[in-house]
Amino acid sequence: MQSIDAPDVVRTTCPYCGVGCGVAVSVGAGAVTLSGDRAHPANFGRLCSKGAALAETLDNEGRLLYPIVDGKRASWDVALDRVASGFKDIIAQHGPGAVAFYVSGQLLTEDYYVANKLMKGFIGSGNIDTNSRLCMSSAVAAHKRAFGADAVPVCYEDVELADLVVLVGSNYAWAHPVLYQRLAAAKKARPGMQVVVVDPRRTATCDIADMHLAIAPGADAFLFNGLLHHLRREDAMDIAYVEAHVEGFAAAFEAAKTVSSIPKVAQVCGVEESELSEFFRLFAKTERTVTVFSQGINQSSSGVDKGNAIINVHLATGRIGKPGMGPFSVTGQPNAMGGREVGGLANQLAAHMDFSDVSGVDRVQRFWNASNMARVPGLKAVDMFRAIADKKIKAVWIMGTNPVVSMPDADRVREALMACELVVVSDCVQHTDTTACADILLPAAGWGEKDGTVTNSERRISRQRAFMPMTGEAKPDWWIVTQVAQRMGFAGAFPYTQPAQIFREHARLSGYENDGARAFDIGAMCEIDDAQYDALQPIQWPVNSQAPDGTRRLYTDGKFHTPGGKARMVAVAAQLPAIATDVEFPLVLNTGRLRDQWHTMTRTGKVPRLNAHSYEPYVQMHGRDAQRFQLQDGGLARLSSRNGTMLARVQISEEQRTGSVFVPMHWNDMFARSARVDALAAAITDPISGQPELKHTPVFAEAYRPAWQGFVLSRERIALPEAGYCACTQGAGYWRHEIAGEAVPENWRDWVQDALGCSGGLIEYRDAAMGRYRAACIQDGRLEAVFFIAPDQRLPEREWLASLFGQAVIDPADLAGLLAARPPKGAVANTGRTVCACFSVGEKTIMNAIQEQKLDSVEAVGACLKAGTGCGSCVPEIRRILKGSS
Ligand SMILES: Nc1nc2c(c(=O)[nH]1)N[C@H]1C(S)=C(S)[C@@H](COP(=O)(O)OP(=O)(O)OC[C@H]3O[C@@H](n4cnc5c(=O)[nH]c(N)nc54)[C@H](O)[C@@H]3O)O[C@H]1N2
Ligand SMILES: Nc1nc2c(c(=O)[nH]1)N[C@H]1C(S)=C(S)[C@@H](COP(=O)(O)OP(=O)(O)OC[C@H]3O[C@@H](n4cnc5c(=O)[nH]c(N)nc54)[C@H](O)[C@@H]3O)O[C@H]1N2
Ligand code: SF4
Ligand SMILES: [Mo]
Repeated sequence: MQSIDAPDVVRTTCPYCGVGCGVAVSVGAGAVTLSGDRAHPANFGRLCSKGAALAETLDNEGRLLYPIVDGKRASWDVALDRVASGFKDIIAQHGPGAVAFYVSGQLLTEDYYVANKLMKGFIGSGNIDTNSRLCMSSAVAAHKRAFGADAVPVCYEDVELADLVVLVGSNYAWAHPVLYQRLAAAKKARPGMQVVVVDPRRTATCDIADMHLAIAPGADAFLFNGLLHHLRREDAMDIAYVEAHVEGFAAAFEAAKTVSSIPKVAQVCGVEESELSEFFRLFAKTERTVTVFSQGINQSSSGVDKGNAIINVHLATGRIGKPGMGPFSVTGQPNAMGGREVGGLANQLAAHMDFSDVSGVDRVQRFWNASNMARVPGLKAVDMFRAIADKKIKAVWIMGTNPVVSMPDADRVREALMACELVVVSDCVQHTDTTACADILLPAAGWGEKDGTVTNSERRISRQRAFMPMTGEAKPDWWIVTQVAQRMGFAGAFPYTQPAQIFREHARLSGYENDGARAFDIGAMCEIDDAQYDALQPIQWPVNSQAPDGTRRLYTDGKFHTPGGKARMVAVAAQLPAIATDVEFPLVLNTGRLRDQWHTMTRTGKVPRLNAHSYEPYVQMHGRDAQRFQLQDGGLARLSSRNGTMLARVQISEEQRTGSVFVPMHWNDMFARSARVDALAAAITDPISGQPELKHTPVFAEAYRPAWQGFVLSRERIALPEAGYCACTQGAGYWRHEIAGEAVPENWRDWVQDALGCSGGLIEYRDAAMGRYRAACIQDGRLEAVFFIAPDQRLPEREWLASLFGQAVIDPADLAGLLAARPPKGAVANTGRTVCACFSVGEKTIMNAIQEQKLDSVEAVGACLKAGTGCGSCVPEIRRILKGSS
């Protein structure tokens, strides 16, 4: 491997999660190789499975290469003029409230800054909101209530220094894998460190947990209120700290009283009393405690209160602003934090200023010399899409997000966009569920092509640097917005020709009339020149005259950003989710992430070794629920809610609580049919943050009994119109289609030939009585496709068949066993689902090796198969397989 100090190595930042890992990229002889940047303080060289596969996402396949207007290729000039005039006309007729931007925590800070400035300062509306509304907005509101600012007090090192790490509603191992690895390493070095996971599911994160509290869905505020009460009862509070630095204790304590005895709390939380007492004891006695929280807390109809219930126990114990302590809301997207800095949420302004403070609005107006300053907050995401549906908003520009998949009540979101007068979408990818609704498509430059900054979960600003030319006619998002602003008549305020100019302006605004009143201050960087911007090293804000080298930890002096300088404990009236299950919809639908996919799969879905980890939409449920709803492991289920329906493969697992099912959030119409889980999610939101309750939708489950099931492996992706259910993923040299349908075609051969668009080269096997049909298409000796159809899910394994697509001419021995799906002796056996993405090692391979070679540790499996020795993301799963086979 090349040294990362070599001159042709570009240091940049991973475009996926909020850990913000540094990536060292070298481009040589047309090939891109990359590794973790050992000098980056977020990851010190580590990468997870997704980061390690980034080089495999960089080809042109599927990219949006040029602007498209009304379905036809257009020049940039035409497209930009159309966007500008379209927005201007609607504003002229209906006012600025009739237009909106819906943006993303995946934009770079510079992109985000100009989009926010255009909408709030010049168009004159607060109607810019972001997918961070679905992600962080509850934590933002909780921080503001408690600290007087949206500031994350801790740094990553604190998690390593802690003696107790409580992970609440966070699947760290899959969603923040490098932080998880840092935690696992710290615990290994200091085995006394305790890890507690609070999650209704037993997740991969539980692999290193000393305790797993399988909490009843939505009950977290009861847990932390109960804990607050316990801390007081047991004299475990830091009274001196509370007296000096905190207000609101009495009211918070009073509110916590309602459900406070251990038996009562245990009952509401659905956990054993003994476990609960043990957790409370552990928390009370452990000074160095970090509580990590994420979407299991935020995505809730009372997510802000839940966040404050967590922060309350840290304030009551004075465990904040000190090494190894603090509440830690981890950000999801690579630049979720940057979006908060520029004020990308509809209720924020810019640089931590707010609509609620008139002097702040005036200040931003003066600074921007804004011709049409918005003075009131705009619509939050869910309300924004409702206003689009109601035709109150007539033009929307969506950048870097895929709301037809990721918004709750997603079918209504799609309908709203289809009926909207003007829909502009900036994306790197041509075909998504959302680009399908666009009138104008603008090709955005992607990772590796664009330059700017992002801020990670610990407030650390890092550069993303370009290392390859822009694809097709793609342009950076900041450029696209700047061009539209100029064409709308605001050229004076949007003179940008490069991101460094925008960064300097953003830094200047953060320091403008800021005498410590606003947490976000990078004023010390407002005069960096272009070369310094290019060379910018990762640095944590605030970066100002008092802290020119950045700030690791906040609130070390116990002084907060509230007017009186004291932190506020909030009285939390604990609540369960807004809509409870009932007879009609008796199960709780929980949703979340998979290890190897990123959201709507537009990039990770291009990587065969990432797809192999989980290749179908599934619904995971407890065996008792499967029985109750007459579902079989491996069969198909239809899930329905009051909002919509979907199909998914049933996975029975004791990792689920009864009454609760889990479905991954990733699947969408580009990769599956009828598998968008957000079609089911209700658009119920937290009254303060507006964040939707994406972890709790009451649903009904029933068996989906198709007339036939099957799979197709083929070199090209094929359309399968008759399939009611279909999941397509890309493998190495082939596409895998898992299918099922209700109507049996009259003639399977015609069906196959139609699907393939060819007539020759077919070999077939038919057992009409058993309803089985198998066919393979071989042309010029090369395997083109195999079809396996059966009346039920009893079908052969796919791996050996898939491996045959690697052959230029199919081997006669393989051909002989093809339609029987019987590998010749000595062939590579079926490996099962991929567990280790780095070395493509399957579940069955690992199970067999464990049994045959009597392997008894993760290390032994690694020594034998290499599995787990690459990025390490699969270590929890290997350990689970080991446990299962012991
Ligand atoms: N692999 C991968 N990593 C990602 C992403 C990705 O798409 N793929 N996306 C990134 C983004 S944007 C985000 S926001 C983060 C999200 O990171 P996480 O929040 O860690 O991920 P999720 O899987 O959404 O949800 C976390 C857990 O909340 C649990 N949960 C559900 N209901 C409750 C409840 O009532 N109480 C508690 N205590 N827990 C509950 C779920 O069972 C789930 O395990 O991940 C980031 N990292
Ligand atoms: N049921 C359920 N729903 C959820 C969640 C959940 O846990 N459960 N989580 C929610 C959360 S936390 C989040 S963050 C959202 C995420 O949901 P989305 O933001 O909708 O998902 P992504 O797939 O990340 O969408 C990003 C889009 O931007 C494009 N893109 C990538 N890079 C760029 C770029 O540089 N410029 C531009 N213009 N486009 C780019 C990608 O191709 C893709 O189409 O989903 C939310 N929805
Ligand atoms: S943990 Fe993985 S996805 Fe997240 S930033 Fe690091 S390499 Fe990227
Ligand atoms: Mo997120």
